[in-house]
Amino acid sequence: MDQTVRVLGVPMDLGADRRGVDMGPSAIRYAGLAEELEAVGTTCVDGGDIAVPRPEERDPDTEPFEHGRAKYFRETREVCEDVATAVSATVADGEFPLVLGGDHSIAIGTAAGATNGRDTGIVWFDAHGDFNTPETTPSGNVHGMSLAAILGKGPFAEVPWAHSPRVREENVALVGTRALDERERDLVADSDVSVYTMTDIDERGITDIVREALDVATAGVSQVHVSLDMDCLDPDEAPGVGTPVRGGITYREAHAAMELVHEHAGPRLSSFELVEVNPILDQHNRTAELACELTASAFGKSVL
Ligand code: HAR
Ligand code: MN
Ligand code: MN
Ligand code: MN
Repeated sequence: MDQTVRVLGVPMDLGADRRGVDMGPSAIRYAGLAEELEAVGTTCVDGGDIAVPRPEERDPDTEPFEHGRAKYFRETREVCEDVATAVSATVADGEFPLVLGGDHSIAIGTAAGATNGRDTGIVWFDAHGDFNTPETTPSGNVHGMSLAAILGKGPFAEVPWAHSPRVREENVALVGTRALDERERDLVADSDVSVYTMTDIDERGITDIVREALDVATAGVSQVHVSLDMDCLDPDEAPGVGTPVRGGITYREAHAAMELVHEHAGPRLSSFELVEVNPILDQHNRTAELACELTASAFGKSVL
């Protein structure tokens, strides 16, 4: 693969309650991401980190909503706009954007930058739906609203660069879902996104599910964004995440899923993001190392 991958770190933790995911980009780099990528034949360039303000210096409700809550909405919007600019410049330079979180709110920026005028599908690997709005959220945390925001729901719809009319619900697939809030579940059910829960994976197997999810995401579009929330994995394999939920995909299922991303999406894979790694809760950087291994699989690592 003669591909240049540009790594962009986003040490963001304004979208989540538990501090620590801001150290994710550092932990993932330390775990050997660049070496893994070079080993599969890509050229890896590190684009450094996007600046993120510290929550201690900010008021979460600078821009309060009439109904509901989205903590640090202003700061999240500003950081995500910078992410979008960096990602879209990367694409314009003919390089592949690999974004490291940080909490999952950064996906609002990644998706906007990756899309940039091109119809795009998304496969969202996650225990959660991230489909809340300020009205439905139980926490006010934007990382639980990011997929909804990408699809034009909630306050990001009013932000010109943020809503991606180029991502249609019909081209979005959630994989590994097992924790939806009550009102969030209604929003998901009323939408046209495809949801592959852990029950579906139990019944049909990960390979069948991921193939179908990629078919959904690529139907009639030229490119696909893969967003890998590490809490998609079972906490036994990936303990270093901010919001662990038992009953996730196994080590081997995760590898099979990423191998399929490489095989089945092929050159249509246009951007990739790794989020929610929390080194403070991790065991000897195990989750960050696993994130690197999975990225290598998505970029074509294989035994033979
Ligand atoms: N649904 C819950 C909320 O809105 C939990 C948020 C999700 N946490 C994540 N994102 N790690 O996938 O607060
Ligand atoms: Mn925080
Ligand atoms: Mn998520
Ligand atoms: Mn999650």
